[in-house]
Amino acid sequence: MKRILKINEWFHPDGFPISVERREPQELFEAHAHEFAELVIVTGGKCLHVTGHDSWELTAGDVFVISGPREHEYRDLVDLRLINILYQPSQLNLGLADLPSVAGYHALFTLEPSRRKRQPSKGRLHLSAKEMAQVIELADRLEVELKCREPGFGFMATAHFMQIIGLLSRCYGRSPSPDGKALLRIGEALSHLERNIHRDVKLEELASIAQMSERSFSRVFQSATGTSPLAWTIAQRINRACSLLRHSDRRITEIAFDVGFNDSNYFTRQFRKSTGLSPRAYRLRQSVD
Ligand code: RM4
Ligand code: NI
Repeated sequence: MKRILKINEWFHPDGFPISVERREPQELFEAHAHEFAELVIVTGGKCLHVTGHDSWELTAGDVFVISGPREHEYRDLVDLRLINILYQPSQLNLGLADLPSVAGYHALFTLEPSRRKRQPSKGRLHLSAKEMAQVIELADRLEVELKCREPGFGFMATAHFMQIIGLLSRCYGRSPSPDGKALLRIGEALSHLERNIHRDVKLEELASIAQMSERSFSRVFQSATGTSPLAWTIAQRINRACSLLRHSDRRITEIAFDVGFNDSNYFTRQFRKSTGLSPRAYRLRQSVD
């Protein structure tokens, strides 16, 4: 049976959903998956990184994100050094503001972590020495906050983590590898979808942003995200609705319109389909928890 790293073994008992694990060097570690996501910054050495059907060589400056269920393993280790930033995406609740309009954000945090077969296989982020120094400095600060756990550490640590995500998302766009470019183009299309979440965006529009034919865009989008643009849009709208149901007291019909549905019965049906609950029941349950 494959090994799954558990949240309660890798995070502080107070439940804070970010944790830093430095590996200097990384020891041999069997193939495993995680109950959390892992942002990996390679600071030195090299190895072969194996994940599913994919494998590639890692060297200093490489950065990647592994979503929880995706199995991975390091082989042929030569003094590999890395910083693992472990995080629980569903517990974070970050105010992303305009970050989803940065294509690199989608490339690194939405598309790469769950990369499937048939995707371009080397779309990785590789940092310059200067970018690396900036990221390491932020990771150091994050680590200090998490170690000291002084009052307010949760806020400070989250802020450092957000800076890391923002910086890496920008870096992705600066000098992507050829395969990274392909992911970035899909990332541009995802950004466009996010920015226009209130209306039904045409396939034609998306394909032209990604500089592909409609047919190949549909195929690449499906294989990169595991879903169609329409299903992706609906999932985003439902996510936003969940957050509004939890954090505001707006009426359910208002929320349906806020997030881009123009029919609240259709909203309720879609909501139930994806969460198993009606919006009303969802809100009640959250306020009980
Ligand atoms: C291991 C290795 C794994 C990571 C854990 C937390 O040494 O780096 O990839 O998931 O640490
Ligand atoms: Ni891991």
